[in-house]
Amino acid sequence: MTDSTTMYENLRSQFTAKFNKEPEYFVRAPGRVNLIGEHIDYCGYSVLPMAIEQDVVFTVTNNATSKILLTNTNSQYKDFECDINNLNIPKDDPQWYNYALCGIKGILEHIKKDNSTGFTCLVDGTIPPSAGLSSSSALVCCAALTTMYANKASLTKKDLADICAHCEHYIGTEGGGMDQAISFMAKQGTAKLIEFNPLRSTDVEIPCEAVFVISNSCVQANKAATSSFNIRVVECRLATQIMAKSKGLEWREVKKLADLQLKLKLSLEQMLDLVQQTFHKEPYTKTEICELLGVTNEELATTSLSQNTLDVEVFKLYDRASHVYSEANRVLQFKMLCDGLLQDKTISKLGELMNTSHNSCRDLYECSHPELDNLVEICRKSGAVGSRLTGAGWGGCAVSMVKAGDAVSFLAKVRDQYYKPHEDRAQKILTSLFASEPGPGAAIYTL
Ligand code: ADP
Ligand code: NG1
Ligand code: MG
Repeated sequence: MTDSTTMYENLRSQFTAKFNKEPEYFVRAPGRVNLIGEHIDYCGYSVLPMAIEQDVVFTVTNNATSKILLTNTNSQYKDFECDINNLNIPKDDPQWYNYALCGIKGILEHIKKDNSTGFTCLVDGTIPPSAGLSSSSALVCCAALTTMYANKASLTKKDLADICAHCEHYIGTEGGGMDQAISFMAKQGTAKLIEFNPLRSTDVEIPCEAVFVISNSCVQANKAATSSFNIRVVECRLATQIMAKSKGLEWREVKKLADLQLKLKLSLEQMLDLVQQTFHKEPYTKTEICELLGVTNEELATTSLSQNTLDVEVFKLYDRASHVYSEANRVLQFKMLCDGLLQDKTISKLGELMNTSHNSCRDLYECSHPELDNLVEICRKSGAVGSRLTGAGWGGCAVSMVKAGDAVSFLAKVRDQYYKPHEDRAQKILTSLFASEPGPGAAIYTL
C-alpha cells in the first residue's frame, strides 16, 4: 500500500467525516484487461486476462446490526441503505448498489449464516465504468470479500471467484466468470490463463519486449442495461443445442459450446467444420429454431432463453459459433507462443492473433462499435503490433500490444489522432490512454 498511502488516508478522512467514526478495514478488488479470448468464458473456454492497477476500494466498519449502508465518493452514485437479511436485486435495474448487493447475496447464500453482520462502507473506484475493464465485477468482488470478512467466514480465492462468477447473474448479465476469477486470482507481474470447470489459473509470461496500452473509445456500454450481451449468450446456447441434437445427443442437457466439444471428442478445427455443416449463414428465426429442436415457443423459453431475450425473434448461429471456436483456438495459440512452444517472431504472431481476434469480434460477433473500430485502426497505424477491443465491447476500450521501444511514439500518435481533436475526449485523456502492467488480486487491509 506504500504508493497509494495518500489515497487510503484520504478515504479514511472522508469516511470519518461522513460517519463520525473510524473505519476498521479497507477492501480492494482490481479491474482487468482481457488480452485475448473474448465472449468465450460463458461458453466454457479459457481466457487470458491480467489485473490492472485501477480498482474499487471499500473503506469499511462493521455494524452491530444487520444494516448495510453504502455511500460513494462519486456523488453521481446515490447513498443506499438496506437490511442484509432482506436483499432485493431487480434484473432490469442496474443501479450501482445492486452490483454490491450481488456480491453480498452470493456470499450469504454460500455461508448460510443466521443473523448476518451488516457494514457501513464508503465506495471509491478508479476503473472507467462501462468500458470493458470490468468495473462491475470489481464492485461485486469487493462487496463479496467485505461480506466474508464482516461475517468471519473463510473462503479461498477460488471459492470467492466461483461464487462471484455466478452471483453477477442476479443483476441479469449471464457472464462466464473471467472478470471475477482474475480479480481474485491475479498475481502481480503476470497475465493468467483462466480455465473453467473446474476453475483454475496458470501464470502466462508475456515476452518482456511487449507493453500493453489501454485506450478508451469513450463510448460507454452498460452491459446490464441492454439485452445485447445475453442475446450472444443465448445464440451460443442455441448453436450448442442444435448441433447436439443433430449428433443425437440429449440436447437439453448441453448448454455450452465447450461441453459439446467434450462430448463429441472433436478438435476445435473439427468443431468449426461441424458449424459449417450444420448451420446456414443467414440468421435463424425463432420459428425455425423451434422446428429444429422440436419444441414450442414456450418450451424454448425454459430450455434456452433468459428473461431479457424472450422477445428476440432472430438469432445468428453460424457466425457466433464460428467466432467462439476460432477465438478459443487463438487463446491456446497465444499461450503456446508465450510459453515458447511455437517458434520464431513471437511478438508479431501474438499481435496477429490479437488483430484476428478483433476482426472476429467485429465481423462475426458484432460486438464492436464504429468508434472503437476507428480507435483500433488508429492504434494499428500508430505502431501497435496488435490491437483489439477488450471486454464485452459495444464501446469501451481497446488493448494494444506495443514494443517497449515504440511506446512513447505510439502514445503520442494515438493521443493526437483519437483524443486531441475532440474536446470531450481530450479532457479525459489521463484516465483514457495508459500503459498497464499486470497487477495483484483482491485483498483486505486491516487498520
Ligand atoms: P464494465 O464492467 O465493463 O465496467 P458494466 O456495464 O458491466 O461495465 O458495469 C458498469 C456499472 O458498474 C456502472 O454503470 C455502475 O453501476 C457500476 N460501477 C462501476 N464503477 C463504479 C463505482 N466506482 N462506483 C459505483 N458503481 C460503479
Ligand atoms: P465486461 O466487459 O467487464 O462487462 C463481460 C463479461 C465477461 C466476458 C466478457 C467478454 C460479466 C460480468 N462479464 O465483461 O464474463 O464474457 O464480457 O469476453 O458478465
Ligand atoms: Mg461488467
